[in-house]
Amino acid sequence: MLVGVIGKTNIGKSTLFKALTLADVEISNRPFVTIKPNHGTGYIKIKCVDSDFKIKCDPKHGYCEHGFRFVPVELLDVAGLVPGAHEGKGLGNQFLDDLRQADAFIHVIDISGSTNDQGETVPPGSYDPANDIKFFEHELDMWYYSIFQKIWKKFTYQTNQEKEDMVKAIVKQFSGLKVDEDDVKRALKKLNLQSKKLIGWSEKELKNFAIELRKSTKQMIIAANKIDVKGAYENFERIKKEFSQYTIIPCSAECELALREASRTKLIDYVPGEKGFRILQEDKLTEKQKRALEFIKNNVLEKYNTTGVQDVLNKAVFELLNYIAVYPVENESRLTDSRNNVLPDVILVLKGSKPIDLAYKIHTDIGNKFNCAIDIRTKKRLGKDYILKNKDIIKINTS
Ligand SMILES: Nc1nc2c(ncn2[C@@H]2O[C@H](COP(=O)(O)OP(=O)(O)OP(=O)(O)O)[C@@H](O)[C@H]2O)c(=O)[nH]1
Ligand SMILES: [Mg+2]
Repeated sequence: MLVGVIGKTNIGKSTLFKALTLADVEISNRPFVTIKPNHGTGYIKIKCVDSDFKIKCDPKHGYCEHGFRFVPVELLDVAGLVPGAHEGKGLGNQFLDDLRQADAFIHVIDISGSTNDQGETVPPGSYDPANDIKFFEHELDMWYYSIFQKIWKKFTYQTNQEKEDMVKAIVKQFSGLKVDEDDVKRALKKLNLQSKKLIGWSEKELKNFAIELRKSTKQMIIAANKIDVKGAYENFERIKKEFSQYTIIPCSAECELALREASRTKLIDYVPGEKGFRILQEDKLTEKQKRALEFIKNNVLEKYNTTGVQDVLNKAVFELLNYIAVYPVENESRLTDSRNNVLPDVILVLKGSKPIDLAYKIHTDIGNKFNCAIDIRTKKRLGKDYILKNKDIIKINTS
């Protein structure tokens, strides 16, 4: 799974990316700092099931601390856009192609309104971040539309205009963008274009189709960043109402990054996404660090419960993309794999998945040889139509 961090230039994309990955990336208060994309691993957080069994898990990937399991997810931080990017303004939008394989986007906006349309710093509240949501949608739509236009002539020529052929031709041309037949059929149906020959589509229909496909295949959650700045909350309340079609999470990437770095150097004990932290080495904290921690506590954690950064990633995976987490094990009494690792894996599967889907996710061979699945909690054999639940622990038997 790949989640892309996108947005206007200079609003905190790399800060949010760094807070989630602790990768060494450049952050600076000026436009177009990031040019080449940054790849990294972030972690979604779930309450681990190991404590239900009074055992300690041995994660093969990710980690487990204070009873929370952190499951890896790939992240990509790209260059920032400005309005008119599809016409070449700023750095243009060519780099969006790096995001073709993304399953979902985290769209970062500066909710404090202190970054103007060119990515320059302005007094808080003097720029309306609602503009960024609108212009950004437009840039993404134009991106899909330009891809569609490029391939348009080619596939009107190739297809013999039968319905199935049209769907397949579109899927083929959009295949690098994780678009499948169902996505195309749904978009065609919604726009009532199922039976209209491609060659006869108007410019408007082409554009609307590209937009519809973009919306369904690149879903987006909004990270309302810089919530720590005075006046940001009022903007957040207003924008949440205006854009009720989106999940918008108030967050402070800068505060989360400060907490994670202080935790990495063992100055504090902090579990990402939690409400509080505990100072471990008071004597090693500088006055500036003490003031920063006090600021985070009073202005972010006590007001919003968390910095919001972990919530953004969790919600992107569990609510936007509709995944659930399942623990596969080989030994049903010890909850281990063949090497005695306790609850070694957490596999993310789509809601509605069945045991056989899990088997294929683990390995094609296991899918091919799937015989039955056992629910570890009840020790019962599951029917083949059983729908997996979040945090199920499953043993797959093969033949
Ligand atoms: N107050 C506040 N400042 C933040 C926050 N997140 C980022 N910043 C500041 O915003 C500025 C830009 O941060 P970056 O992460 O470099 O922004 P970007 O969106 O990656 O920018 P480009 O790569 O240039 O497009 C830096 O000065 C950050 O310290 C936040 O949550 N609160
Ligand atoms: Mg950046």
